[in-house]
Amino acid sequence: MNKLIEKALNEQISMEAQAHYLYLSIASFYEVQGMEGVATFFYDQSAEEQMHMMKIFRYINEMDGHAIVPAVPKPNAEFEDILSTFKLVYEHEKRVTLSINNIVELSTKEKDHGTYNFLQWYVQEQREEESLMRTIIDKIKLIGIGPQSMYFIDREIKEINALKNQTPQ
Ligand code: OFO
Repeated sequence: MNKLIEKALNEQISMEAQAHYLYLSIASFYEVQGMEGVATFFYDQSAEEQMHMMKIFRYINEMDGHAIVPAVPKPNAEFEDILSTFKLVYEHEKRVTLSINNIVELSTKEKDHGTYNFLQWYVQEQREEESLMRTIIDKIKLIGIGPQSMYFIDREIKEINALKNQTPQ
């Protein structure tokens, strides 16, 4: 496997692992506050990020490279209001998109068509994730973030969870 691509993909493993941990921490924070819908949403997101990480991990080794288990910094255990939390997640996803796009460009430059092809799934996934986060942020802005709003926000997120479960991943 091309060494530059291998290094970039190993760095991507680290980003996916950080997202996996961050979303797990967010899930826990909202679960203890009784925000069941938000907690379920982030447990699911966390599991998806772990799957994203493993897909790259297995791909590197399949291509005769060496996938490296990254050190993951401890994420925050407390988060600000729900709008800030989703904005934080949206910013994280935008950084992931940028990173994926950079590896796509690198694979073109290095004429690594296999990796280019492999990454198209991530390009699509990131488009969907960013759009989902924007939709949720817009809904939260409409509802407002006062204490009375938390119930309605949680209910909206429960509906999104139900829709996601109907859609094949
Ligand atoms: Fe949502 O980040 Fe993975 O790809």
